[in-house]
Amino acid sequence: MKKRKVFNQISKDIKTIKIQGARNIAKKALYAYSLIPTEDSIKKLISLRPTEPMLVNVLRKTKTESLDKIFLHFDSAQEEINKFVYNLIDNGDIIYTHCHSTNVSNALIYTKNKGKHFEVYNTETRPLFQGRKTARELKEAEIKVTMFVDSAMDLALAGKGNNKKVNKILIGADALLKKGIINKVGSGMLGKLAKINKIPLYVVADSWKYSSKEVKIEERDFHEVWKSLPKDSQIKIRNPAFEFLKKKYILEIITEFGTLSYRKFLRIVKKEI
Ligand code: RUB
Repeated sequence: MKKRKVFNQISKDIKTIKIQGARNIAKKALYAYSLIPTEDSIKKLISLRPTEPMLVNVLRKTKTESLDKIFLHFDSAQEEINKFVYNLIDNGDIIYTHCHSTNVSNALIYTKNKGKHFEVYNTETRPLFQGRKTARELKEAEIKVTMFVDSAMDLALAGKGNNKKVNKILIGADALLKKGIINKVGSGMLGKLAKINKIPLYVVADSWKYSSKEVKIEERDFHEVWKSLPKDSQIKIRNPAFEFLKKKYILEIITEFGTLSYRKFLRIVKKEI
């Protein structure tokens, strides 16, 4: 296939969330850039998903670092994260996660493959159902998974009904900011419910998701929520893709720098990025 055609296909897949999650978006965008390495490519790729500092950081780094070196970072950071998550998880844990995060899934699969036994509860994540991807991936790795509808979040966390009580929450992040993080919509509510239910919440993320600037929350097309909404219905639909979670709800953040309080993480990341 011609380079331009591949570039355009990757752009389309990022825009339509066929390629999803901060890490996958940044990695694929870097590959697209390697095919057509111009300033215009950078502008176009950055415009595809507005809530993705990793995408911006990776493309910005092409100005000072080799593509090979940047590509290597994705796996080297993940390997470090895996080890820290392994140390965090105990046999018998009920871990809760939301949406689909490669940083989280890879670390859980690593932990399982290293011999720890735990269960995962997750949420389906409407309207695009990224929770199904998480459930499938974890199940393939022989991790026991129970998936809940989004509105059952509290019920699932608190061990109501036939459920066990969750004892650790692990979520990914799109943006790591001074005052907290941005992750899939529902993460704000999850933080508050974690506090009420006294469950520790950990963010698992590559440090390259850090941004010192403000990050816009992406609002997606209403058709994702209601495909055949009648034209004259006059119903307004809001479809924010992400949500801010204040740092006070995060017990610790796990990055390639270690398992740290959010404050300590910020001190390190400001020097590194
Ligand atoms: C995905 C999402 C993920 C983060 C982190 O949202 O919110 O939790 O991107 O993912 P979307 P990763 O599906 O809208 O892209 O760990 O893969 O970087």
